[in-house]
This record gives sequence, C-alpha cells and structure tokens, in this order.
Amino acid sequence: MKTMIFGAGSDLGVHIDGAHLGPVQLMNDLKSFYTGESMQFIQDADIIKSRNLSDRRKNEYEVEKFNTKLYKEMVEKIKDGFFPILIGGDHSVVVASALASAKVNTDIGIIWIDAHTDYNTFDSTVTGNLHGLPLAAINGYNQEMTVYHDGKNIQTSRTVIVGARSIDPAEKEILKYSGVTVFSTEDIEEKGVEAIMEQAFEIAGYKTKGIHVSYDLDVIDPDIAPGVSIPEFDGITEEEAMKINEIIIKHMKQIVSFDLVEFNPLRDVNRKTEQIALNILAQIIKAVENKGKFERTIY
Ligand SMILES: [Mn+2]
Repeated sequence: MKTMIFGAGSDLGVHIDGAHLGPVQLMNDLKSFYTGESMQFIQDADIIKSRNLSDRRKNEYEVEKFNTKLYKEMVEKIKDGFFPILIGGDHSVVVASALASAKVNTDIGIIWIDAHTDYNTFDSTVTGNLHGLPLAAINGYNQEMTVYHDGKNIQTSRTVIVGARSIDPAEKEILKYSGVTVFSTEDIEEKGVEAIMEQAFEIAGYKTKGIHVSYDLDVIDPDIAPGVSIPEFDGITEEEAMKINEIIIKHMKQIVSFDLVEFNPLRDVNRKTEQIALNILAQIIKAVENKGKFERTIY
C-alpha cells in the first residue's frame, strides 16, 4: 500500500518547547530509507506560546488553525488511497489525524499507547496544555477542539489506552464513566505486553472498519527514551516497546492510520530516543508497504 508521511511540527499543545522539531529531524533521518511521499506542516514561526499558568486553554486558536489545515489535507490523501503515517509533534496534532481517519474510514477504533491518558477536558485540565486533551476530544468531549470535523467521533467503547501510569484525579473520574478501556503499565507487568496488546486489538477492532494506532514515545521508560516533553518514570522497556511494534505489525491488516508522536530532540540524550523512533517507524513503514490488497470502505 502506498504511504504518505505527514510531519506535524507543532509543540503548541505543551509548555515545554522542542516537539515541533521532531518530525523534521526524523523525516530527514528517514530520507535514505523512505522513498514514498511526504508532507510537512510547520507551526507559524511568529507565535508566542502562552506561558500563563492560569490559562486553561493554552494556544487554543493556534492549535485549531494548525489542526484544521492538517485535517483537511489528511482527509484528501486518505481518500486518494494513501495510508497516513503521522509524525509529531506533541499529541494535540492527533486530534486532526485520528478524526481525518474516522471521517474517511467511518467507524474505527483507536489504540492509544501512552504514559498519560490524555483524557482531560477544558474543565478538568490542571496545566491548560492541550496535548493532555486529545483523546477526550476524539471521543466527542472538548468539542471546541474539533469544529473542523464533520464526521463521527470514535466511540469510547472502541477506545483502548495502553501503558498508562500518570492519570490526573479528575481525568480518572471522567475515564471511569466514559467506557474507555485503560491498561496500565502494571497490567502489562502482570499479564505481559503481548496479551494486553492482543486484548486491545480485540476491543478496538470489534465491529469496526479499522483501527487507528497512536504511539506516544513517553510510554517508554525515560532512561531508555528521554527525548520527550513530559517523561514519566517506570515506563516500558525497549524490548516491550519493540514487542508492541511486532503486535501492531501482526495486525496491520486492521490498521488504517498510525501516529508516532512526542519526540522532542531538545530533550534527547545521545540520540537514544531518535534511534528508537526510527526503528519503530522503519518497521511500520515496511509493514504498510507490504500490506496486501486491503478492502477499504467505498466512499
Ligand atoms: Mn500523549
């Protein structure tokens, strides 16, 4: 299948700078390997990011502007038959990529691999950083973040989070009645990463027309992958990360869109995170290219 890489160079969703440089760097590294098509989206250089602690909607309009453009392009390219691989950028850009996929592929599930659950609302957020709200927005909360989307939201019953270990108390409450399935790092330790991922695919794939996979690099332990904006200790190991990739590739037939986000080159140490990100991307790209004739929804 033909791939299209979307570089989403935005760090507007987080008060820490640097994630906007991630896609440029990774796409440059991929040049010797990747011969498919790509597009770059870069945030306006003249934006002064909000640093105001009491601002609960940091850079809301700038994020919306960035995502509107990204969403529209992605919808067109997915309609043209491309498999979209999005490289972030902070996780706020995925509101555009996941909903673009939902718009074209209609009823899809989502697997969110992340140390955080990204399930805050404008009312619950403590930091006002919009990269803490995207999954809730994709499920239909935070509608101000999705005004450009004229398709369905992804159902909470088909939404699975894998690797969570940092959940705000208010977020926990929203998640409790949302219907979202949350697998923590403790669940992974207990049952093994393979069993958890298989379960995730079962839930996200149940009676859906495909699955969107969103991979936040901060799920990996920061000793191994320090190059992220909000590191959380006690993350998964590199072996577990590559095992997750293996299971993703095994289920490639079901997958309709993929993101790798939150690489922050300014926080990386000895290019450790960059190497892991490249390994993940190289494997996914190869698997997508090998993806056989896949029956897509007729639109
Ligand atoms: Mn995230």
